[in-house]
Amino acid sequence: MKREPAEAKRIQIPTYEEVLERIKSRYPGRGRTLVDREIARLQLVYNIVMSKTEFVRDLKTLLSGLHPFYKKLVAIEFPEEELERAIRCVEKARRVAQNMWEKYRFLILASENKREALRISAEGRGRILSALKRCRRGLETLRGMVKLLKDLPSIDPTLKTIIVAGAPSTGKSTFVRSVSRARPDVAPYPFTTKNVSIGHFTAKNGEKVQVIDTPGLLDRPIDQMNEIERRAAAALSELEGCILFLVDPTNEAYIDVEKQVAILKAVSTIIRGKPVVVAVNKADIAGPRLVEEAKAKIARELENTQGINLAGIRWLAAIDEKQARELAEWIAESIPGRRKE
Ligand SMILES: Nc1nc2c(ncn2[C@@H]2O[C@H](COP(=O)(O)OP(=O)(O)OP(=O)(O)O)[C@@H](O)[C@H]2O)c(=O)[nH]1
Ligand SMILES: [Mg+2]
Repeated sequence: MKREPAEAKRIQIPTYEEVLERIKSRYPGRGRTLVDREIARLQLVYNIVMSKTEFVRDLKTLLSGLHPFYKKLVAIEFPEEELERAIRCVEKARRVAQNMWEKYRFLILASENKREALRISAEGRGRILSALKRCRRGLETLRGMVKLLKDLPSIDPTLKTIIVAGAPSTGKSTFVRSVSRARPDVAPYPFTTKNVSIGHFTAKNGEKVQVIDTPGLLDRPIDQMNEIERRAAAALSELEGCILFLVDPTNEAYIDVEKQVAILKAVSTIIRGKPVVVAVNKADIAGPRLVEEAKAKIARELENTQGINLAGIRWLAAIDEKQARELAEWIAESIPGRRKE
């Protein structure tokens, strides 16, 4: 079953210090025999460690059921081996807690005098806590990962999807703002968008369409991309839908048209046959000559490129909501319906 990253909201991961605090606040005092008290203390440490690490089961279920897009986004910041190590550490601490509780409870009962009972009890509690202490960093990693998951946009793989991509400052976020109620930041400088985000619109035929805003890409191979570009690459490779690749034809563009098209070529290996619409943006300020020149260059550059399923080359002023919406409608009509997963 597919898991939503928002399910991470239910998962509470404590720090090692929080577990200690909890134990201290509930520590059994006097008022019973020493042996009873020491067993109660050992049991308290065992119970709290077990209850505070119960999250590990839900976390494993959530991670294994995540859509590959989310798995990729998580892996960009938290390498799989690091997460596995952290989870194994917590699982081991649970096993140690179980074993030590059973073993030391018996040893306390069998102790010959008060001093021995005290020593054994302290040793049992120490062994449980030191197993958990070894996971200190792992717990921090898992907390960070759960926070990341909570903040990820909720993408519905069953909806029609337009993935907006391109070089920095080509107008991707402007387009998403124009066609949906989403409000990604737009600014006149490059690399404004750092994360993938999502907007929705309802097409004329009543169908809901999701529009994905992505960070800007540069003309370089995928294995040389930084973390932010890799988030865009994760959307291009793992989400189904149509790619709307925006090109800035103006003389102020962050990189020239040839380099912008080279980006599309560089990602052709990961987009695996998804339909691509290239739109020459900023037509309002570029004027017809630059737009036509850009369209001709794009057609020429892409003519002999393998792996790009070109569905059209258009022009656009993303800043003009009506035009942006028309292009979005046209793309939505041209994308085949998404099957239910
Ligand atoms: N005139 C005009 N300006 C536009 C158009 N589209 C975007 N812009 C401007 O171009 C600049 C960059 O726009 P963004 O939408 O932030 O571009 P982006 O591709 O999301 O940029 P990054 O997130 O940094 O990659 C902003 O100043 C926008 O106002 C357009 O169609 N016409
Ligand atoms: Mg942007």
